Amino acid sequence: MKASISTGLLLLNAVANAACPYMDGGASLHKRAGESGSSSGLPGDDGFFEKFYVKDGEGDYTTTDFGTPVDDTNSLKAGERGPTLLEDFVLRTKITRFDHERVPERAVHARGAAAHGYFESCGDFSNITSASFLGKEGKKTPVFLRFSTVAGSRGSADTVRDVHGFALRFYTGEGNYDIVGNNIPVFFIQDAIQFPDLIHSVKPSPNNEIPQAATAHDSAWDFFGQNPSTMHTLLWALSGHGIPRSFRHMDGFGVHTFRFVNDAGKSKLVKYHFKTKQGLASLVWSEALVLNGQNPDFHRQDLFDAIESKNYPEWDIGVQIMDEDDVLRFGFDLNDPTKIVPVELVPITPIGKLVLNKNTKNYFAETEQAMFNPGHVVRGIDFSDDPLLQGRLFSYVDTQLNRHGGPNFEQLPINQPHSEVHNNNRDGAGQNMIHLNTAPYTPNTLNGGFPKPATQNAGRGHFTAPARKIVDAHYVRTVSPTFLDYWSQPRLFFQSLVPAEQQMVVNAARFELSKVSSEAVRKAAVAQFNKISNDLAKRIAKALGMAPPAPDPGYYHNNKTSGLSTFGNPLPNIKTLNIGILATTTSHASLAQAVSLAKAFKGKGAVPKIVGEYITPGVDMTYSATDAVVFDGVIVTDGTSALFSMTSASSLYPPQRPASIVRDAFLYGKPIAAVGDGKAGFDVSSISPSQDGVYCVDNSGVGGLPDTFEAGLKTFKFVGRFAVDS
Ligand code: HDE
Repeated sequence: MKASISTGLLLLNAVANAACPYMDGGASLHKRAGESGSSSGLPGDDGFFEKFYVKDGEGDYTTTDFGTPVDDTNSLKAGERGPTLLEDFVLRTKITRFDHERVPERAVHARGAAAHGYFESCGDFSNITSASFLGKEGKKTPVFLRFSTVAGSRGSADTVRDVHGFALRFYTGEGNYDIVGNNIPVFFIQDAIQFPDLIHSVKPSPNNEIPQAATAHDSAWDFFGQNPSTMHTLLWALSGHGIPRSFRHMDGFGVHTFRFVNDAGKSKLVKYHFKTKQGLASLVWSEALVLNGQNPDFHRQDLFDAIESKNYPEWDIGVQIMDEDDVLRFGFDLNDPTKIVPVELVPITPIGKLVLNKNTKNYFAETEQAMFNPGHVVRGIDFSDDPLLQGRLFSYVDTQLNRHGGPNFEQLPINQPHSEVHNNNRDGAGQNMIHLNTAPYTPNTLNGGFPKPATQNAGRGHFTAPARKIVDAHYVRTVSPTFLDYWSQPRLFFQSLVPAEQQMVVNAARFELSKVSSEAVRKAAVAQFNKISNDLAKRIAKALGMAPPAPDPGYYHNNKTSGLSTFGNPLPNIKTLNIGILATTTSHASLAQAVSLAKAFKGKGAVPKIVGEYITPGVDMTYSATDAVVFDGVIVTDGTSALFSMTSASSLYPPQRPASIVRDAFLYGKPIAAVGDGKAGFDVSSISPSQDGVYCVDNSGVGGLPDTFEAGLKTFKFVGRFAVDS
């Protein structure tokens, strides 16, 4: 505390919370009742965020930014019908502020959504790390987590095929700690110097900015074909992991190897895993394509709605812990970010859980201005020599300088640590602090020597793991020979998938490569796939009209590992899953049945929506405005058979909409059910009720339907419906 007072860091915002010496009775600054300076009462919320300005504009007269009350709805004119005057400072400042509303979007990961929450440590891990947030069982630390896609611009659709960002900030009592990870545990390249090349290849073509948020084009596959280090991540992205059902239904990974360091300076190598407690679930590609148009905000909406309905998403956080000597033990290099450590080699040790329990209140202030940085580390955490990580440590500060236009981005509320800041950094654009210390240098005597350097033994400072050392070596611009096996692990991944997901990979590669016009690029890609698996390469080649390649078996093996397939396990429950209940407004009985089914599913925590021809009490949405893609399962009520007649299409909705909802739900692998004559919805598309995940009951059996259907929803995708290459 002494240091804080003597260095004189004065937070204007904190002053505003108390009696404010700068304000005229506080008239222009308001906080919402219950929010000012206090926690929301949610677990893990230390109330820090609300201590900053919360402006609601209620009950105030409009003022300029400099506080003068004004009328900003009419510009100043020379006469009622005359020209507007240059003198009008109200007009000029309002328009100028508007002109400057946007900041540059993120160069990558521009499209995203975020939420607040907390991390709870499940033990005292001080034996392996001195990180304070892991020092006590039950200790809660506020977090902010932003999910994203990589390639698309800020306005692109959510359900594109992509690697997904999983950027997590811990506001620890000893500074901010960011794990800026992804939902795929490996990365495309091994050296940061290649990042601009990777991104230039996947971003839209420079001449026409086509295609948006997609790798299905020549330059991306040109890069992949010429850089076999991309193969492992590429296979993950082509699988269900590239098109998750929601941000909540995906895992996260730290990707790089990091270090835990304890107070004594002993270190371990660690890899982070965030395991979704909602269960892994993915869309299928045709579904994702329709969703792009039907609801481009599908993922951000899902996250927001789940939190609003108090279905707080959770992840178990664990680490694979390895000794310093293990770095080359497993037949690959732990500094190589294109490799996973199979759980059979090193199991995952749980360290806590992550809960998201609070939505953002202002997208720009929080999500858009959140500036993550893998270089935000706290005592007890250290880096590895992974060359990709090392390059990132430069890139993130640089990009924030560009986005914010100055060095004070750490002072923005979402970026502020919840611990005190003491240093001699000064001035710069957008400086919020009024520093009182007139001796802003170290060492000094005029300010009592404060702030002092914090070290391993004084002030609980961050320190580099003493075990880290550099070997006696020459400067080289080359790839380590320990990084050169690019194909064994993609093969391990492919072989660990269930057949239906292997087919998804094949089909995704077929889709993407069919859009590649260069034959040489297609051939190079197939040659790379062939080093992974001849079966995979032949199946892709077939769709491209290429001759089946002969095996290229240098890296072939028969190993498998567990936990990699998106379709491995059923979901733990059906909470928040969307169910479309198709009814007709022409029948009271149909609507009544829909209402009673909806009630039963609400009781199970699901989100049923009753669909009818038009909005009337009981009907949530109309056939004109919905589609199979927005539901995780579809039920057709009794009395609806006329909806499926091919001859009596209704002008209330696009032709045959009810029939296409049922048919598409079936084709996307979702559970579907029909009561009584609602079976007409199956018959019109020749869907046999004997298939897995297809349920038919008569009116007397409708009471048991919610339980049967619940099991179907947990299965989520009936992959037996997807054809697999013979
Ligand atoms: Fe990033 N990355 N990245 N990245 N990255 C950015 O930082 C970069 C990499 C990741 O929600 C940028 O603030 C380089 C790996 C996420 O705000 C930028 C390299 C992984 C996010 C940047 C990588 C990531 C970013 C763009 C190669 C997974 C979104 C805006 C050395 C482990 C964070 C920004 C958010 C964002 C650079 C590679 C994850 C330009 C140079 C590997 C989740 O600085």
